[in-house]
Amino acid sequence: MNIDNLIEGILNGDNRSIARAISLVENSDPVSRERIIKGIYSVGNAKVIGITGPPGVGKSTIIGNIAPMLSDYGKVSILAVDPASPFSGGSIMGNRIRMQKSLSRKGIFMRSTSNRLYNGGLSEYSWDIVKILEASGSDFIILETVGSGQSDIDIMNIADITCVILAPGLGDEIQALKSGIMEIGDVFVVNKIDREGSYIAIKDIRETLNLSNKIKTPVIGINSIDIENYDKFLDYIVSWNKKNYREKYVRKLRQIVLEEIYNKYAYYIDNMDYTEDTLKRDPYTTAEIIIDSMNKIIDKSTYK
Ligand SMILES: Nc1nc2c(ncn2[C@@H]2O[C@H](COP(=O)(O)OP(=O)(O)OP(=O)(O)O)[C@@H](O)[C@H]2O)c(=O)[nH]1
Ligand SMILES: [Mg+2]
Repeated sequence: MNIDNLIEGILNGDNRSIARAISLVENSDPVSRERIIKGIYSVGNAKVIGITGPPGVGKSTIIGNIAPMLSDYGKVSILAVDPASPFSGGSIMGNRIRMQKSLSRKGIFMRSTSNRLYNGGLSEYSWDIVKILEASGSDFIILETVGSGQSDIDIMNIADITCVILAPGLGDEIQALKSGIMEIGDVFVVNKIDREGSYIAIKDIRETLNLSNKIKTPVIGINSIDIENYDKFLDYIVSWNKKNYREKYVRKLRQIVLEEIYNKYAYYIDNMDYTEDTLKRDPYTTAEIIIDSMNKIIDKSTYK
């Protein structure tokens, strides 16, 4: 398929074009990726909602419930980032196919992407995928990631609102407190309040937030089987304002530029003329010489 047609398809909200474009981006085809993003880019209006938390707390179930509710307010798309683990893949796929069918009847686009290539977090090209979904007319883009070190930081760089999902028991709360997940949540959701221990979990989280002066961060208990207390959670998401536009732009710019520099200079370094003299010199000094010459190229007055 021709890229111009693909761009037109995305802008018209055609699901096949969107899916095709996402595949191109995921398969790290840099030329197509660049052309697609340049062709569709505008500062969109989608609100990006990150749903993160330990495995099995109910993230997918929550998304399956909240996505149709959000579609009363605008067009919804979902991007689920698969855990790299090959185990339990079968049952996850089964659930996902069922969910996908019921959501697509409501006009909700859903897509899974793999984080296999990227260290535990969001796929390296999640930003690009989000832009494609945004350009296709999405008002809400929901991202599901399994909370783990790197992805916590990544999700902050892409999402406008980060919802940390926890559940009673299983020691999830304690683990979360340790893993720094508390830092990234704009809202905390304790799912499975039908289970024992949920009020203790909510209390523990509130106390920890108080300790780190995040007193105003809401902690909402919900039950996703009987859809209890979703109105508060939904209200919160709908009324939340976009934020960090500059930071997100800078992060993406940094990724693009550093990738380019890396590719270019890795080749250059591998293929330099190495004389006997160079090889006798310590590599720190040689690196300084190379970096010095790079610094001459990076002159602030030449870009804006
Ligand atoms: N009792 C109870 N069970 C729930 C609730 N929400 C989800 N579950 C169950 O918890 C299990 C895990 O739910 P998922 O939605 O797959 O959890 P997840 O966080 O997406 O899991 P991963 O994507 O594998 O990390 C499923 O069996 C759900 O039916 C709830 O509110 N109460
Ligand atoms: Mg899930």
